Amino acid sequence: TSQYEYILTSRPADGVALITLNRPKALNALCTPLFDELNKALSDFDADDSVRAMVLTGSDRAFAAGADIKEMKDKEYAEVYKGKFLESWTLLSSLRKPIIAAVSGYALGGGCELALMCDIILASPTAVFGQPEINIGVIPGGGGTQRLARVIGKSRTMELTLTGRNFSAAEAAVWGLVSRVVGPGQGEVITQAVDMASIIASKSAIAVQAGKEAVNVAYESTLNEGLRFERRLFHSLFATKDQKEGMAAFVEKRAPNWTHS
Ligand code: CO8
Repeated sequence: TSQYEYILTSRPADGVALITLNRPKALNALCTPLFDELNKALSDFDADDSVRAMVLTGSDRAFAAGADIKEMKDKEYAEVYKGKFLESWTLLSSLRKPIIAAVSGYALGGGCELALMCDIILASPTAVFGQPEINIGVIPGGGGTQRLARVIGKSRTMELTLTGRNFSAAEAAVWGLVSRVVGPGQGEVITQAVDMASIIASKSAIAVQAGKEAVNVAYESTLNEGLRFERRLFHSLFATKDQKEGMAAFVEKRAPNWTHS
């Protein structure tokens, strides 16, 4: 819609919101105003009861080519530290609702980290991932070293972080970084991401939120703490109408009618 300069938003299916990064001249480099708009759209959709899943995409050529190097290059330490430079990026990882990254083309540096902050990544065969920060004298700053290490392991993360080399959609799939490669291009990956979001949007929103919360705890706790958290959350769902409805519908051999409560 017209309220934004660097992103586009739409509602491609019932319960689904699509956010498209739209700064084509800079390959969707993530300048501060772009991120401010992205955060505004994300928090609005997260708060909107008619949205139950989101899809984030870029262009055919670039999901996002990283943080904006031109904006960063002359900054000084005191300024970035005191001003919490780029700290607003973390909003994405605190959303209640699921968000699927539909990646085509370059997902480099902050672009790769942006995809890693999403809950599910679908990639087109043209997707190119990488953490090239070492090539410009820095290291990843948006979670790349931490999230990659948890997903693809230490040796690969070290190799990628220290050499700065790109990796392909096929490698990302073998390593478990993306859940699927769907092609041939961006159109198909968006279609499949929206279809997946529609399926998620057709479930009980309260159970979906609990499922997302539980999976995320797997990355932040010991196995025992995570198992206990999952069990308690599972127990708590017996206080919801949707648990009664879902199980009654199964027994009555009919489709459930969720009230998301
Ligand atoms: N920042 C600013 N501008 C960019 C960026 C970028 N990251 N990437 C591309 N652009 C611009 C180019 O400058 C160019 O603009 P212009 O036409 O005005 O010169 C335009 O986009 C098109 O780019 P190219 O001409 O370079 O296109 P190519 O097809 O030749 O190359 C590449 C495409 C390979 C993607 C190339 O543009 C490239 O290497 N880009 C930089 C990739 C990179 O190093 N990314 C990492 C940036 S550092 C980072 O992300 C740190 C994140 C920290 C997050 C912290 C959160 C708390």
